[in-house]
Amino acid sequence: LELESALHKAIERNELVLHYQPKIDVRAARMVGVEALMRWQRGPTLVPPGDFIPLAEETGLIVPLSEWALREAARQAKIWQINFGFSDSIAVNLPNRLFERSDLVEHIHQCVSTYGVPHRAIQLEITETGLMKDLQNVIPSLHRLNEVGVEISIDDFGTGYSSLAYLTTLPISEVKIDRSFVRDLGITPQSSAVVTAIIALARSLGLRVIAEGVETLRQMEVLHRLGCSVMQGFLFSKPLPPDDLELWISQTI
Ligand code: G
Ligand code: G
Ligand code: MN
Ligand code: NA
Repeated sequence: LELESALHKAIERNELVLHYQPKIDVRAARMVGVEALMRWQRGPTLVPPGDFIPLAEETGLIVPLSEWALREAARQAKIWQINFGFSDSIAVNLPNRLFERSDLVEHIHQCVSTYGVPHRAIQLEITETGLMKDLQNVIPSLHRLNEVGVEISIDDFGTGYSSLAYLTTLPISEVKIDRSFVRDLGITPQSSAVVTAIIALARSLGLRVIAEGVETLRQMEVLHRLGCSVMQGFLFSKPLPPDDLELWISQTI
């Protein structure tokens, strides 16, 4: 209960921060976007999302928290646009209950208008499990988001049970190969079989594919050989505070 009221106040007290992890196109040797990951600066402690997102979901605080994350991402996109011509998108993780809200599109519209960035500056990640759990209530939002130019990425792909028939009808742009398959690449033959299948599926549906959790050169090489050239993971960079990400870009790309 104490944590709950502290989290409630965290938003107005400006204690939440977003860190950013680059998405890299290895073949083109360039950054193609970033994923925003929330942290809570609680006094001297930087609280990881695993320690407060579940509580936020239980209590409903996830709604104002996510709305803040969308606003903050739009603000950051504008700053980076000014600082170094950033024109990629910032991906924000949203649980499915946010997609169920009919005012999600209006809220995003308000965020991007406030800071004067295009809608495509914001990308949304929904987990495969979350999407499939409530498909009927989520689909209308997916279509409206697609119409205004907000791209959708399916997170943790391969861990849920997607109806492949449905997938072909959904306006999604990208699937993210779940970290668990990437971890076992080059170790178990099953993992490369799954990754190969996801890449083939994505290709036939006209979707981009990105691998998350890439930690070793070996994993990078196997992914590249299998036809996935966009990656994210500790091999390239951990999630960084905004200033550190700018520094990383200026030194790396
Ligand atoms: O950043 P970290 O590596 O600790 O993230 C742990 C988990 O928390 C990930 O599954 C990530 O999707 C989730 N997460 C991080 N930031 C957010 C956020 O802003 N909103 C939601 N809903 N989940 C987040
Ligand atoms: O669930 P989601 O995919 O949104 O999670 C992103 C989470 O993955 C964050 O907690 C982030 O810190 C973590 N992460 C990012 N890169 C790596 C990596 O290379 N290895 C591992 N183990 N975790 C990673
Ligand atoms: Mn994610
Ligand atoms: Na993920």
